[in-house]
Amino acid sequence: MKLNSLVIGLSLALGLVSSAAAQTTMRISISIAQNSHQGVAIDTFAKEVEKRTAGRYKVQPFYSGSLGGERESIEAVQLGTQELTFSSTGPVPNFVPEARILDIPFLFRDKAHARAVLDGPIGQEMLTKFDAKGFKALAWGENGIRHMTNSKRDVNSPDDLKGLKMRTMENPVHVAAYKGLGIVTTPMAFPEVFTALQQGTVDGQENPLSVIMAAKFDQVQKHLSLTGHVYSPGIFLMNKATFDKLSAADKQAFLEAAREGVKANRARVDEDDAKGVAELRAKGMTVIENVDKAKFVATLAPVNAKFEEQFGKANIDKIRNFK
Ligand code: EAX
Repeated sequence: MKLNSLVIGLSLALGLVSSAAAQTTMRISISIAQNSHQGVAIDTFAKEVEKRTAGRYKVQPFYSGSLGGERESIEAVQLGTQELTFSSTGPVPNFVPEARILDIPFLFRDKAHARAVLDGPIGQEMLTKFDAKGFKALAWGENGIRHMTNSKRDVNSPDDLKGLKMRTMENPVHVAAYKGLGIVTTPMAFPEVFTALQQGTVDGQENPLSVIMAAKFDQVQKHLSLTGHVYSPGIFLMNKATFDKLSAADKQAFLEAAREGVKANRARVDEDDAKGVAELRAKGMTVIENVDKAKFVATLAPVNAKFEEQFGKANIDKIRNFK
């Protein structure tokens, strides 16, 4: 009896030791706070990976740019010094130029259109373009529809943007377009933005309501305009060599976990979009809801002509007309 329980105890202990030894921990990062649509994405992913691999893989989330901004994190994932990141497509074109086309202003009618394109053949094919650059792109997620904020004035039309100094993402498509709107562009990594706004290094910035709320930009920005000038995709990126080493079943588990993360991520964006205006008004921002979008589109016509030349009008139309 005593011997039996000793043997059981011993084998349990050994079992624990061997399963602990077989456990691999990976890191995933975001540049914004945990309490956000991106925090929900990576927390859900971490939970699902652990569940779907019976605890053999653990994913440790890092928030608020504690492992660096988005460009640095993507670089680290490419090098393999960090296994995973969830990022906006901000710095992505610097790594995978094919993805630039997704950052064109007023490309998507709304979130439903963007989600359908990303989940459909165009988006899925684009995910494969990351392979050659050292990434396994697990899934498209969502950052959201971007709106402009600033500390100077209400923005109703592009005329109000002339000479405004705005932080932009380190994204060549955005920079070209915003220059076309008359904005003085200052590309900057996200972790520096709050201080830059606070100190007046820049007058404004643009981000989805989800990010504006998570980053508490209402504390340093008075004017919000629902410009909806561009859709901002998110993406789950993993180091390719790390992914390739997984068993076939574990690869599936990671892919499914990412898809669960995206579901939670998009649901949170919808929630944020539904309550964002009221919440930001309550925090003291003035919100211009009826922006002259036709004027924005018209002002961007010359820049758009350049994009059509660069990326192919047929390719852009394929996305615009996707049903
Ligand atoms: O990914 O850099 C940005 O403005 C991004 O939208 C933000 O970090 C969320």
